[in-house]
Amino acid sequence: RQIANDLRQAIDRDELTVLYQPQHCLATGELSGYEALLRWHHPTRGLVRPDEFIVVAEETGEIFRIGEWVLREACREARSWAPELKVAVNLSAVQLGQTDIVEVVHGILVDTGLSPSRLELEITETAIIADKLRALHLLRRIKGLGVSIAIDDFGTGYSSLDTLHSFPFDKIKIDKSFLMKSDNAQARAIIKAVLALGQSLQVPVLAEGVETASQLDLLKEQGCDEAQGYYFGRPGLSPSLLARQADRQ
Ligand code: G
Ligand code: G
Ligand code: G
Ligand code: MN
Ligand code: NA
Repeated sequence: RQIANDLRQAIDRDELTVLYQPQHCLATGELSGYEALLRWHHPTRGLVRPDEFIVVAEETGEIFRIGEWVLREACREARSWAPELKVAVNLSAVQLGQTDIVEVVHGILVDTGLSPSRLELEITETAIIADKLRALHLLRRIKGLGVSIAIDDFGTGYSSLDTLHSFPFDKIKIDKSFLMKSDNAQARAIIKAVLALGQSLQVPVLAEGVETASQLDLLKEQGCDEAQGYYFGRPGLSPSLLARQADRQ
């Protein structure tokens, strides 16, 4: 298919960009880091969203090269931010199946000089259920590098609650679909339940898709640790890139 061919040349043609969306600590209100979000500027189709092309990249195997590119780019960029800021990078299920993923992550940390404690990898529930034992082994090795792991899109996949306690997660990210329905009492009950679950397992919870002050109030009241969403900021160019551009002017 054309899109698969085009994707193969996207890196070399400089069509991929990484945007960064702020994540805030709710207790202090301070910026804690950014999530790296990939964008593809296709020469004729315009902006293609990752929802459309990640699946294609997974089918063709291009995800390995793209995933490495994003990780390297994000680590390199984060190296020039304030040292307390972390960067969160999405790993696809297929990448997790790459045999040398631990070596890839380690190599990129060494090359870019980013402290492992500043990198967080986001993995979906679906990515780990395919082969639980293998996933558990991999996650332990990744954590052995000093990198942290967040479970992404929590509440939408096929995991069981058992996964939560048997895997060494450092963060739970509540999927934005729950926040988007937060005027609905059932969606609110789910948000509260996930926050309570995080508290009892002692795993910090980040809420995604926070758009309004009233959503933020609900989260604070329920003891949510971190939040991310348009209320705080949309995905944008790296803060250090913006600073470099300003310097040049
Ligand atoms: O930024 P946006 O809302 O368009 O992202 C849509 C989806 O694409 C999200 O589920 C997000 O996790 C995924 N995504 C964004 N960037 C990357 C990436 O670099 N790698 C992978 N595997 N998924 C990504
Ligand atoms: O060799 P070096 O000093 O760069 O290693 C730093 C840390 O990363 C060490 O704790 C080492 O165990 C770990 N490490 C180095 N290379 C690899 C690797 O290829 N795979 C894994 N899983 N860990 C590695
Ligand atoms: O990796 P993950 O599936 O969590 O991807 C996050 C996605 O959510 C990104 O595509 C990002 O653009 C999108 N997003 C981030 N904040 C908001 C928000 O406040 N509202 C909505 N609708 N989408 C958001
Ligand atoms: Mn994510
Ligand atoms: Na999500």
